[in-house]
Formats: sequence, structure tokens, C-alpha cells
Amino acid sequence: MAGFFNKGFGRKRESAPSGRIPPGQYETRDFPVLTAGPTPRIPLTTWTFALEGLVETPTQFSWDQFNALPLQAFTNDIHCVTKWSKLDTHWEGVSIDTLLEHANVKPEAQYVMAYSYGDYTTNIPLADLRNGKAFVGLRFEGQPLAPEHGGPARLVVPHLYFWKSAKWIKGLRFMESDKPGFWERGGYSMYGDPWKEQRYRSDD
Ligand SMILES: Nc1nc2c(c(=O)[nH]1)N[C@H]1C(S)=C(S)[C@@H](COP(=O)(O)O)O[C@H]1N2
Ligand SMILES: [Mo]
Repeated sequence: MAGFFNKGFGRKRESAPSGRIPPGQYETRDFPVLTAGPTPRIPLTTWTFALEGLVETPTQFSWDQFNALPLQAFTNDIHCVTKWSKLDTHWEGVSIDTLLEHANVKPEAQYVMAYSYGDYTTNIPLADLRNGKAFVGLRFEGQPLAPEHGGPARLVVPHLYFWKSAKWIKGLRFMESDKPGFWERGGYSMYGDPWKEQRYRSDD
């Protein structure tokens, strides 16, 4: 009896579990680095994070103020448009819901432009950042987030392709209508759902 179960069901996690790798993706155990341009180095003494645009209370946090916010643990699968997926990544960060409590977003705000040190931008519907779906990650696998992966702080929106997860995040700008960010202006999807393979604008 035990033998039967060991053979049939004991080795499930050796290969990619079915149902967790979106179409056209493969599983990797590495953590590739994908950056357009050099890695910005941001001293923590000058680091700031802003909530601006369509908000009642424009807000700016220093590094110390940001770190005084409640930190939560997140475990997510991430999917890069260059076709690698990485399962069960462990993060600690500040939920976007927590940040929204500070800024009082106006009802007409429907979209967000995330912007970074080094001028990277990416657009995301506000609904996709709410209800525990996204966070600003400060720690990865128990360590402070490495600079090449966006440290000291990056946006993480795991249910969309990973280019939406802006590294070296500097702020969120709340907008009434959707506008393309860096890769989106270059022809990538305005939304980027990996399960629908929305890689390019023509897939939207
Ligand atoms: N600021 C910034 N954020 C960025 C990028 C970038 O070039 N600059 N690249 C994006 C892309 S295309 C991907 S796939 C992921 C890669 O994150 P990683 O280098 O930690 O794997 O970051 C995204 N965030
Ligand atoms: Mo990417």
C-alpha cells in the first residue's frame, strides 16, 4: 500500500507542477536579471517614495518612514515575458493597500503609472494593485533585496508579466486614463496577463 503511494504520488514537486506555468513559459530555478540600462545606486539617506497625481493627500515617505509601515510576507510565482517563470518566490514588503490608506486616492483614479529611479515607468490599472494583489518588496528570500533585482525597493505585481514589477521604485502616480510606460510605448501589452499571453500590444 505504502509502495503504491510512494511511486505514484510522492514526487510531485520534482518537476514543474501542472497548472502553474502559463502558456509559452518554462520554469527556471535561477533569478535572471533583466534591466534596460545601468543599475541605479540609491543612498537610503536620500531615498523617497511618493504617492501623487489623483490623491487627496499627496504623500512622500523617507526610507525610515517607509520601513515603519507594516511589513507583510508574500509567496508568489513570477512570469517574465522573455518566457521564464519562477515558482514560490518569498518576499517581504508593504502592501499597496497599506500605502493607499495614506494617500486617499480620488474616485476618478483608475490607472497608475509606477515610476523608478533611472526613469523606468510602467502602467497598471489601480484595481490590479488593490486587495493584496501587489506590494513594494524590500526583502527577497530573507535578505534585503539586491540592487540588481531592484533594491532597496521594487514594485511586485506577480499576476502580470514581470516587466510591470518596476525595480528601484520611486513612486506611484494615480491617473484617470491609461497611458503607456517604457515597454508599453515600445509595443508591449498595456495589461500583460501571462495566462492570456498578452505579450505585445497586438495581443490586448
Ligand atoms: N526600473 C526598472 N524596472 C524593471 C526593469 C527595468 O529595466 N528597469 N525591467 C523589467 C523587466 S522587463 C523584468 S522581466 C523584471 C526583471 O526583474 P529581475 O531583474 O529582478 O529579474 O524587472 C522589470 N522591472
Ligand atoms: Mo522582462
